[in-house]
Amino acid sequence: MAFDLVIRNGTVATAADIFAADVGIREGRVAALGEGLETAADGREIDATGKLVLPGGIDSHLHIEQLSGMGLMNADDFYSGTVSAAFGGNTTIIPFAAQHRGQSLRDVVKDYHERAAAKAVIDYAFHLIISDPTEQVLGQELPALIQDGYTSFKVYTTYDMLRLDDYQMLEVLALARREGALVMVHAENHEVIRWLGERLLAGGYRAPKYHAVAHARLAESEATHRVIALAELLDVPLLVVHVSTAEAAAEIRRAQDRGLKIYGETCPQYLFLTAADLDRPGAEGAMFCCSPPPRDASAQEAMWQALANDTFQVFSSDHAPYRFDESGKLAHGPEPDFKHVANGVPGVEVRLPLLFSEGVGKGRIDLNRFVALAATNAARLYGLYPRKGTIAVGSDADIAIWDPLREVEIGAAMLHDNVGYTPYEGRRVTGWPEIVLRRGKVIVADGALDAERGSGAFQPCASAEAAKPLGRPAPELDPETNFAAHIQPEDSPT
Ligand code: DUC
Ligand code: ZN
Ligand code: ZN
Repeated sequence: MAFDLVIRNGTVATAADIFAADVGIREGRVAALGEGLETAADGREIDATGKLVLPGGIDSHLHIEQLSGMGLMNADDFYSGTVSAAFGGNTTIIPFAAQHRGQSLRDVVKDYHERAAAKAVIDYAFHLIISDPTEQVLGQELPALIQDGYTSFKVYTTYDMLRLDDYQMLEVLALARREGALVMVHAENHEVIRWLGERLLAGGYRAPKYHAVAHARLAESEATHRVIALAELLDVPLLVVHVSTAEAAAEIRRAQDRGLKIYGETCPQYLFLTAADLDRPGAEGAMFCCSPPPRDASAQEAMWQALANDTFQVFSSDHAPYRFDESGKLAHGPEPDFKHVANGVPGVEVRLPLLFSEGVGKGRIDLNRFVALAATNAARLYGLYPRKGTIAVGSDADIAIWDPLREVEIGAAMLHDNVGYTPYEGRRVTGWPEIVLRRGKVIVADGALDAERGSGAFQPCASAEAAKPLGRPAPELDPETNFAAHIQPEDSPT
């Protein structure tokens, strides 16, 4: 049977291999990889000579059309957010369906589906955010949702309106273990941040730069250590998201070296920004306020190392878009104190070009590692692999064709989000995704979009291998002590 489209003469890279091959596409999937593939039915070909043919990116941590705890709506909806993602070489996103306290999770998921189905131009799955783990949520809604393809959820140790205490965290972890879901944790010590924040404000230290002081490095490493301990107690895998410090990365590495299934994630803001960016004139520093905050050059270096040595498996944008005006960053006036600045930075469109240019281009990671961080690892961790996240016969033809030599100066005016600024303004990168195919259809080429609103499709996630407990000697909780079997009886307080 003839192909619908052939990508010819490119260099294909996956997380494991790099090879010269044509890619034959039929009915939205990769149908063949090989030399000299036959011509497509109507002669449709893309000449990829000199180009890299890579899996479409999967941005697995971003906030789209989400209402913040402060009641602010993200600047990007599922149209602008996915268009921006597509221009950045992505073909799938995994944003959050975020529960606010008191809400039924089912209703939350339905609501996000309605918004995404009408607008998304690339494919999407959802993580859940659990802020209210009631009996109803833990006993009924979550197990049913996990069965329906929502197999990962984020929980917070901080933020007044989101945080869980350790007891609730254990309840969620125990459920994840029972049902085969993966828990993602935002790990910062709430009381440390609150205490420091109150003292700073009382002393008159209000400017955005004090956000980075209040969100102390120790607050992150302490909470990281603690959530790892909770996961160990129950022998359940855990992913620590948006890691920003060397100390937190070391906690994760230590746990991995001890054989625990702990995963890590970092984001562009921790590679390319520092706390000094929060010290821009006037309120401008607010553009860079996110949690955890960017740190310093040595922390950036530690993040690069953790990406290269597989301490971190995920590199996401944590795109959390707010405009620099009264709808977003300045909702509390033109000179807000740091406690009243919406947390988050945009980055969905530049995540991959930044990683490619500074990572592959500068020799910090190789091309296979880039592909793993761009797409494959997220697909594996969250149960989308091998339908998504690779170029293989039978996989969806989600492909980004990169010009590895194209030089681009990043600027807000060239991006497709609805934010109006970029923290990376003026930064020059080498390498850019020029053509993007979603399930075999060219949706970005020659700087133009060709995708209908709502043409992106929901992708239910399987329960991933990553979510499986290690299977320590007795994987079930010991009914006598109620502790995981690997916790020795003498460790038990009873
Ligand atoms: N921190 C978060 O935890 N989520 C969104 C943005 C941010 O800065
Ligand atoms: Zn977070
Ligand atoms: Zn986030």
